[in-house]
Amino acid sequence: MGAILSSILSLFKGPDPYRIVMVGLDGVGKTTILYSLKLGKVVQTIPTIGFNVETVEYKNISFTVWDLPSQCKMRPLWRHYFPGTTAAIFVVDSTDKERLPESREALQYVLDEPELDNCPLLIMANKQDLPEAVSPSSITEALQLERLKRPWFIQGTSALESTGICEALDWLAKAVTE
Ligand code: G3D
Ligand code: MG
Repeated sequence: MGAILSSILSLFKGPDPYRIVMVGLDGVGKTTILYSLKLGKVVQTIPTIGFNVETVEYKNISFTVWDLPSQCKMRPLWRHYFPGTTAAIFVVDSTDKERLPESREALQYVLDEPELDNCPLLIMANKQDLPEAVSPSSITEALQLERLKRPWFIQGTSALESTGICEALDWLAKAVTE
């Protein structure tokens, strides 16, 4: 997918850097997605602040990734990473039906952040390679995405098989450059 991906990412042009945050509950596949992009060295910060932040810089785009904690007391910490964000990616484990309500809650926190007001939201319904995965349309319903007032898009992905990721980033590139 290298060539396709770089042609998609070349859509992100212009004088300003793009800052993309990728968040979601732990174990949904964010780190795997980040590595599957093969954009270069992923830098991990030492988790003294209570959670691990991974970043990768590619041309004028920076991806910042971390697990959304379920405890609200962490919120004042992670919101420091939101200023200047161009777009947000929210990753869901499509096989983990039990934690969909928790995912919905975490997504609501993200949506409530004033720093992310109106920024495009890409939802990756990950782990679609597994037979027990629910469809992106079920996830749309569970997360109540139809109610969103900002540009959004959901894409079924498999970070393990590298499927759906190019399509997802293609939407994102168009959404941020429109
Ligand atoms: P996180 O960064 O969101 O916490 P990780 O999640 O990227 O660490 O992934 C958690 C586990 O899910 C890993 O398995 C990883 O291999 C697996 N995973 C991630 N994406 C997919 C996918 O698309 N399909 C499948 N089948 N598995 C996936 P381990 O066993 O290492 O814990
Ligand atoms: Mg991770």
